[in-house]
Amino acid sequence: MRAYQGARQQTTPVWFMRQAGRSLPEYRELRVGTRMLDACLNPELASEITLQPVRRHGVDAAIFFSDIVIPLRLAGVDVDIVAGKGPVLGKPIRTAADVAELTSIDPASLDATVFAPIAEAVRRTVTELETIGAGDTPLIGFAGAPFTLAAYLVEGGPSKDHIRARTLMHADPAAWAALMDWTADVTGAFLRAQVLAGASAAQLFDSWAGALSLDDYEQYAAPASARALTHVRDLAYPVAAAGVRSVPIVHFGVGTGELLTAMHDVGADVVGIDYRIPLDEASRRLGHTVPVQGNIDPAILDAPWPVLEAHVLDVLERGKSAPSHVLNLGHGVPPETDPAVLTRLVEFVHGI
Ligand code: 1CP
Repeated sequence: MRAYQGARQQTTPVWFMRQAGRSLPEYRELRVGTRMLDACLNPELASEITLQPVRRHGVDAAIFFSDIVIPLRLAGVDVDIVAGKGPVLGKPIRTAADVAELTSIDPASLDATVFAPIAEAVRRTVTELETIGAGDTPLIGFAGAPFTLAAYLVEGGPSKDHIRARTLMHADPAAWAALMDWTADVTGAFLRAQVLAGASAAQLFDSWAGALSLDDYEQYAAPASARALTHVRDLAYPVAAAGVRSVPIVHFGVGTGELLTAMHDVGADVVGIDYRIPLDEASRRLGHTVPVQGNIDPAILDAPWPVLEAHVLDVLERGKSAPSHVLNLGHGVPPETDPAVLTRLVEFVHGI
């Protein structure tokens, strides 16, 4: 949390996006017979899966096990996660009429009762972190940014170029804006529920924002991301020595080298950097004033150890050009990754 607040730490903290998931045999075992979204809505299971990588790797943060489409499902949207594919919608949102039907669901209906399984899972996790002797390991909550969620809503599932979503924003800007505002309030409520229940930081994933030009990002995506973040901006968490601090907000997307400043400007404290741009160059683009998170190339996790070690040292060196640095991957842990490599990596970084 101190690194997120801009204070450089003697040892660089490290966690991994998608650290909870298919790379862990204990995850695959727990998930047998339970659908992904059902696992997310089972507090005991979600909490246990969140803790698995903390126990195994000794990472410096837990990330809440859930999915970006959970608030859509809780709002009543027909969405499921298909194994090996990702989120799939029963009925894609393609027209102004589709948008009107979707946005007739009042985001305010997502109240504490609806979010009860999420809040319960977060509370269990925070309590359990203390029980396993990792009480100073923070839990990071997360949500999908409106553009990335809208990309799934409009496409109806995973897509390479998100062309239907990008068409809609230009073809019917009013319908697009209504869709984005609604999505911002739904995903913002999900993030708020996690922080209220005890998450210490919040990461907004705009995974697919890199599909947008800077102009389109600023006009058609950034305002809704800023709106989503207003749902947690007023929240603070207690700090033993210093009273309270506002909850740090991390903002990450893939292929977003051209968007970094705009992504910071929506109200982020920390910018997550993918592996396509070196951290020192990312930090330069951010005026050397913004804490950064990233950006080990996930492909190198499976290379011989000396290659990975040299890469990690290079990332750490480049990270010094930012005020502070939280080491992470440039995107999620690939499912085939040998978990022993991640454990060794954490030990290596902690030993520096
Ligand atoms: O079968 C399985 O085990 C399901 C695979 C899986 C998992 C483990 C999915 C389906 N989601 C998750 C969990 C998840 N999703 C986490 C857990 C916490 C952790 O990091 O350990 C997080 C943070 C997410 C967020 C998420 N879901 C994002 C943003 C992060 C990113 O990777 O860019 C996105 C884009 C999704 C959608 C999604 N859900 C699942 C998949 C396979 C996808 C991506 C599909 C696509 O390529 O479009």
